[in-house]
Amino acid sequence: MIIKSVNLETVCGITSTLPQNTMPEFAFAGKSNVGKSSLINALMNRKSYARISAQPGKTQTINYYNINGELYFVDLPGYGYAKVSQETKAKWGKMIENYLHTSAQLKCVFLLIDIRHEPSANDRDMYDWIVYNGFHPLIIATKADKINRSQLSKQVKLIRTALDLDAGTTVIPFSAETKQGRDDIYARIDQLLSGTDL
Ligand SMILES: Nc1nc2c(ncn2[C@@H]2O[C@H](COP(=O)(O)OP(=O)(O)OP(=O)(O)O)[C@@H](O)[C@H]2O)c(=O)[nH]1
Ligand SMILES: [Mg+2]
Repeated sequence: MIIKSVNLETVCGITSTLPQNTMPEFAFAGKSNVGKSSLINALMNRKSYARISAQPGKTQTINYYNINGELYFVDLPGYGYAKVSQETKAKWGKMIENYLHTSAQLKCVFLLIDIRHEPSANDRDMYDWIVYNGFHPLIIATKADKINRSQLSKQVKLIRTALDLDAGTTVIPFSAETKQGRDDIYARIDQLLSGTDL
């Protein structure tokens, strides 16, 4: 996949109606601060087009990035951020739920998990919810540059076990710093665009 153009086309808040797009969508879900916006920037070949912050809870909207006039990357709000009220958490949850329910063009959900930590109860809920909605998520183990290469397979195994993944589900270690894993993700997107299941 070659990036020719990127454009933040639609930003949806809690009360917005989601767009009924006609181009394929690829969504990025994961807990707050896991690296969703960083991954999207890396895929778009942009340093900071999608807003990144050291503070969790930066992306509080659903952001649709039009790529090449061919497809969308959809940055979903992060879940599990401790410092927001229960009410706000519930609203974000509803937004994500509504998105998964109503996006007819959604081709794949990438679920991001920090490679250093065991998936949380929230991560497991999110994984189950994606599967329940009929999608086959692709797991991205983020921040791979933060661990030694020797720890990599152990951490991937930990993620596989905690999420109870079947053998057909892929876990791709990724780093926004080194771009490790990016070509693999591009290849999966190309595969899905050509109509092949993962
Ligand atoms: N070392 C390293 N740091 C990363 C990587 N990816 C993200 N980060 C850092 O992690 C922090 C959060 O990254 P974001 O991309 O904003 O995370 P997010 O999931 O979009 O967060 P929310 O919008 O709050 O849900 C930032 O300080 C990033 O620089 C990575 O691959 N390696
Ligand atoms: Mg973000």
